[in-house]
Amino acid sequence: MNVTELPFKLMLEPTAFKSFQATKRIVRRLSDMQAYFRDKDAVDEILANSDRMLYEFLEIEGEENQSLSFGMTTIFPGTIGNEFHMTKGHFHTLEEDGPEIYVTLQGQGKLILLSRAGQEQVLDMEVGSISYILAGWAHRTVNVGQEDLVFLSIWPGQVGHDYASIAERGGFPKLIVPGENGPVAIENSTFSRCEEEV
Ligand code: S6P
Ligand code: ZN
Repeated sequence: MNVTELPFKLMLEPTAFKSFQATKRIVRRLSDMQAYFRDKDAVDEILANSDRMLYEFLEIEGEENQSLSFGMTTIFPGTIGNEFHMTKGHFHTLEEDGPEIYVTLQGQGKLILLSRAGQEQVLDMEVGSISYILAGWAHRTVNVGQEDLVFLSIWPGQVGHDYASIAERGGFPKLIVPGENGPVAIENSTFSRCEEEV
Protein backbone atom coordinates (compact mmCIF):
# COMPACT_ATOMS: atom_id res chain seq x y z
CA MET A 1 0.00 0.00 0.00
CA ASN A 2 1.26 3.45 -0.84
CA VAL A 3 1.13 5.52 2.32
CA THR A 4 -0.41 8.47 0.46
CA GLU A 5 -3.53 6.48 -0.49
CA LEU A 6 -4.96 6.82 3.00
CA PRO A 7 -4.88 9.52 5.66
CA PHE A 8 -2.21 8.92 8.27
CA LYS A 9 -0.49 10.52 11.22
CA LEU A 10 3.09 10.79 12.34
CA MET A 11 4.57 12.07 15.57
CA LEU A 12 6.49 15.33 15.39
CA GLU A 13 9.84 13.80 16.22
CA PRO A 14 13.15 13.27 14.38
CA THR A 15 12.59 9.55 13.84
CA ALA A 16 9.04 9.93 12.47
CA PHE A 17 9.94 9.20 8.87
CA LYS A 18 11.51 5.87 9.75
CA SER A 19 8.02 4.47 10.31
CA PHE A 20 6.80 4.60 6.73
CA GLN A 21 7.98 4.28 3.19
CA ALA A 22 8.82 7.62 1.64
CA THR A 23 8.27 7.85 -2.11
CA LYS A 24 11.72 9.38 -2.58
CA ARG A 25 15.03 9.21 -0.70
CA ILE A 26 17.88 11.43 -1.84
CA VAL A 27 21.37 11.36 -0.38
CA ARG A 28 23.81 14.15 -1.15
CA ARG A 29 27.50 13.42 -0.72
CA LEU A 30 30.47 15.73 -0.97
CA SER A 31 31.13 14.51 -4.53
CA ASP A 32 27.68 15.83 -5.50
CA MET A 33 28.51 19.25 -4.06
CA GLN A 34 32.17 19.92 -4.75
CA ALA A 35 31.40 23.20 -6.50
CA TYR A 36 29.31 24.45 -3.56
CA PHE A 37 32.17 24.79 -1.07
CA ARG A 38 34.83 27.46 -1.52
CA ASP A 39 37.83 25.63 0.02
CA LYS A 40 38.76 23.36 -2.89
CA ASP A 41 41.84 21.95 -1.09
CA ALA A 42 39.66 20.85 1.81
CA VAL A 43 37.20 19.26 -0.63
CA ASP A 44 39.99 17.32 -2.37
CA GLU A 45 41.57 16.25 0.89
CA ILE A 46 38.31 14.85 2.26
CA LEU A 47 37.41 13.16 -1.02
CA ALA A 48 40.81 11.47 -1.14
CA ASN A 49 39.79 9.54 1.97
CA SER A 50 36.03 9.17 1.71
CA ASP A 51 32.99 10.59 -0.02
CA ARG A 52 31.33 12.07 3.02
CA MET A 53 27.53 12.00 3.27
CA LEU A 54 26.35 15.57 3.92
CA TYR A 55 22.58 15.15 4.14
CA GLU A 56 19.64 13.02 3.17
CA PHE A 57 16.00 13.82 2.61
CA LEU A 58 12.95 11.63 2.50
CA GLU A 59 9.82 12.81 0.73
CA ILE A 60 6.23 11.98 0.10
CA GLU A 61 5.53 13.75 -3.14
CA GLY A 62 2.16 15.24 -3.94
CA GLU A 63 2.08 15.33 -7.69
CA GLU A 64 -1.28 16.83 -8.48
CA ASN A 65 -2.62 20.36 -8.31
CA GLN A 66 -3.66 21.34 -4.79
CA SER A 67 -1.78 18.44 -3.23
CA LEU A 68 0.94 18.88 -0.61
CA SER A 69 4.40 17.39 -0.56
CA PHE A 70 6.23 16.88 2.64
CA GLY A 71 9.60 15.61 3.64
CA MET A 72 12.19 15.32 6.32
CA THR A 73 15.78 16.44 5.88
CA THR A 74 18.72 15.36 8.05
CA ILE A 75 21.95 17.35 7.67
CA PHE A 76 24.84 15.60 9.39
CA PRO A 77 27.21 17.76 11.47
CA GLY A 78 30.61 18.85 10.19
CA THR A 79 32.53 21.37 8.14
CA ILE A 80 34.22 21.50 4.74
CA GLY A 81 37.09 23.92 5.19
CA ASN A 82 35.40 26.48 7.44
CA GLU A 83 31.91 26.12 5.97
CA PHE A 84 29.32 24.07 7.79
CA HIS A 85 27.54 21.22 6.03
CA MET A 86 24.59 22.64 4.10
CA THR A 87 21.98 21.85 1.47
CA LYS A 88 22.34 22.85 -2.17
CA GLY A 89 19.49 25.32 -1.85
CA HIS A 90 16.94 26.18 -4.51
CA PHE A 91 14.17 28.44 -5.75
CA HIS A 92 10.83 26.81 -6.38
CA THR A 93 10.25 26.91 -10.13
CA LEU A 94 8.91 30.21 -11.35
CA GLU A 95 5.90 28.83 -13.24
CA GLU A 96 4.51 26.96 -10.25
CA ASP A 97 6.10 28.93 -7.45
CA GLY A 98 4.89 28.31 -3.94
CA PRO A 99 5.78 28.91 -0.29
CA GLU A 100 7.13 26.36 2.16
CA ILE A 101 7.08 25.69 5.89
CA TYR A 102 9.99 24.20 7.85
CA VAL A 103 9.61 22.81 11.38
CA THR A 104 12.87 22.11 13.19
CA LEU A 105 12.85 18.83 15.15
CA GLN A 106 16.46 18.43 16.20
CA GLY A 107 19.70 20.41 16.25
CA GLN A 108 20.76 23.95 15.46
CA GLY A 109 20.66 25.53 12.04
CA LYS A 110 20.58 28.63 9.91
CA LEU A 111 18.17 29.18 7.05
CA ILE A 112 19.63 31.42 4.33
CA LEU A 113 16.99 33.13 2.19
CA LEU A 114 17.20 35.12 -1.05
CA SER A 115 14.29 36.61 -2.96
CA ARG A 116 14.25 36.82 -6.74
CA ALA A 117 14.32 40.62 -6.28
CA GLY A 118 17.55 40.33 -4.29
CA GLN A 119 16.34 40.73 -0.70
CA GLU A 120 18.14 38.49 1.75
CA GLN A 121 17.64 37.15 5.25
CA VAL A 122 19.17 34.59 7.62
CA LEU A 123 16.90 32.92 10.20
CA ASP A 124 17.89 30.74 13.15
CA MET A 125 16.51 27.21 13.27
CA GLU A 126 16.14 25.58 16.66
CA VAL A 127 13.99 22.78 18.06
CA GLY A 128 10.33 23.79 17.84
CA SER A 129 10.86 26.71 15.48
CA ILE A 130 8.63 27.14 12.45
CA SER A 131 10.07 28.99 9.46
CA TYR A 132 7.77 30.38 6.78
CA ILE A 133 9.47 30.68 3.41
CA LEU A 134 7.61 33.08 1.15
CA ALA A 135 6.98 32.13 -2.48
CA GLY A 136 9.81 33.44 -4.61
CA TRP A 137 12.51 33.11 -1.95
CA ALA A 138 15.36 30.62 -2.46
CA HIS A 139 16.31 28.67 0.64
CA ARG A 140 19.37 26.83 1.91
CA THR A 141 19.76 25.18 5.33
CA VAL A 142 23.03 24.92 7.25
CA ASN A 143 23.79 22.66 10.22
CA VAL A 144 25.72 24.85 12.68
CA GLY A 145 25.60 22.42 15.63
CA GLN A 146 27.34 19.28 16.84
CA GLU A 147 24.42 16.93 16.18
CA ASP A 148 22.14 16.15 13.24
CA LEU A 149 19.91 19.00 12.09
CA VAL A 150 16.50 17.48 11.34
CA PHE A 151 13.55 19.40 9.96
CA LEU A 152 10.16 18.73 8.44
CA SER A 153 9.18 20.59 5.27
CA ILE A 154 5.78 21.09 3.67
CA TRP A 155 5.24 22.65 0.24
CA PRO A 156 2.73 22.64 -2.66
CA GLY A 157 2.84 19.33 -4.48
CA GLN A 158 3.22 20.57 -8.02
CA VAL A 159 6.22 22.78 -7.28
CA GLY A 160 9.53 22.00 -9.00
CA HIS A 161 13.03 22.84 -7.79
CA ASP A 162 15.36 25.27 -9.53
CA TYR A 163 18.99 24.74 -8.52
CA ALA A 164 20.49 26.34 -11.64
CA SER A 165 19.56 29.93 -10.69
CA ILE A 166 21.58 29.55 -7.49
CA ALA A 167 24.62 28.26 -9.37
CA GLU A 168 24.31 31.11 -11.90
CA ARG A 169 24.47 33.66 -9.09
CA GLY A 170 27.52 32.04 -7.49
CA GLY A 171 25.54 30.76 -4.51
CA PHE A 172 23.74 32.68 -1.77
CA PRO A 173 24.77 36.16 -0.52
CA LYS A 174 25.96 34.80 2.84
CA LEU A 175 28.21 31.95 3.98
CA ILE A 176 27.84 30.54 7.49
CA VAL A 177 31.16 29.86 9.22
CA PRO A 178 32.30 29.23 12.81
CA GLY A 179 33.07 32.41 14.79
CA GLU A 180 34.55 33.03 18.22
CA ASN A 181 31.11 33.14 19.83
CA GLY A 182 29.27 30.74 17.58
CA PRO A 183 28.33 30.60 13.91
CA VAL A 184 28.42 33.84 11.91
CA ALA A 185 27.15 34.90 8.51
CA ILE A 186 29.79 36.46 6.28
CA GLU A 187 29.61 37.89 2.76
CA ASN A 188 30.01 35.37 -0.05
CA SER A 189 32.50 36.92 -2.46
CA THR A 190 31.39 34.73 -5.37
CA PHE A 191 27.75 35.86 -5.13
CA SER A 192 26.74 38.18 -7.95
CA ARG A 193 23.75 40.46 -7.80
CA CYS A 194 21.66 41.06 -10.90
CA GLU A 195 21.62 44.68 -12.06
CA GLU A 196 17.92 45.10 -11.49
CA GLU A 197 18.09 43.88 -7.91
CA VAL A 198 17.47 46.11 -4.89
C1 S6P B 1 11.78 21.02 -0.72
C2 S6P B 1 12.41 21.44 0.57
C3 S6P B 1 13.40 20.43 1.20
C4 S6P B 1 14.71 20.29 0.41
C5 S6P B 1 15.74 19.47 1.16
C6 S6P B 1 17.08 19.33 0.43
O1 S6P B 1 11.11 22.06 -1.33
O2 S6P B 1 12.99 22.73 0.49
O3 S6P B 1 12.78 19.20 1.34
O4 S6P B 1 14.51 19.71 -0.85
O5 S6P B 1 15.98 20.06 2.40
O6 S6P B 1 17.55 20.56 -0.02
P1 S6P B 1 17.96 20.76 -1.56
O7 S6P B 1 18.26 22.20 -1.71
O8 S6P B 1 19.12 19.86 -1.83
O9 S6P B 1 16.74 20.33 -2.36
ZN1 ZN C 1 12.02 24.08 -1.10
